[in-house]
Amino acid sequence: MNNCIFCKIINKEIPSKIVYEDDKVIAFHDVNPAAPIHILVIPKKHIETLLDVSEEDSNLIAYIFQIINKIAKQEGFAEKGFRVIANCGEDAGQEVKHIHFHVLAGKKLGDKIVE
Ligand code: DGP
Repeated sequence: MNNCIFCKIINKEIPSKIVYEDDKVIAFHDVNPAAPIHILVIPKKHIETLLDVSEEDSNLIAYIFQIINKIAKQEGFAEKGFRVIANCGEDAGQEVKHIHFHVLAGKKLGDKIVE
């Protein structure tokens, strides 16, 4: 997609600190980390929001969670634990209209998911 910042990261038009990449998925460090480890895991397919996920994306979404599992082990935070967040729409504060899974780790995260 022309103006999508994450598509630009996928196409290497914008640099990012990539921790994992294959033909379907890319994962990179969030530019504005909310935890000591804050990785964004995204599909290479441009899907705007979670509301746009269709049945044909089922395997892709399941695959993303396999990759999160792999990254957690690769980056060494699997054992201590981590949190996965996906924002959808205005009230959730979704800034980038390309679905993404925030993976947060590296410290004891707060008890509350929302403020
Ligand atoms: P959300 O609010 O769920 O749409 O989160 C978008 C996240 O994307 C936010 O935590 C900051 C991150 N982000 C935005 N632009 C860039 C960028 O150019 N590079 C990287 N690495 N992260 C970005």
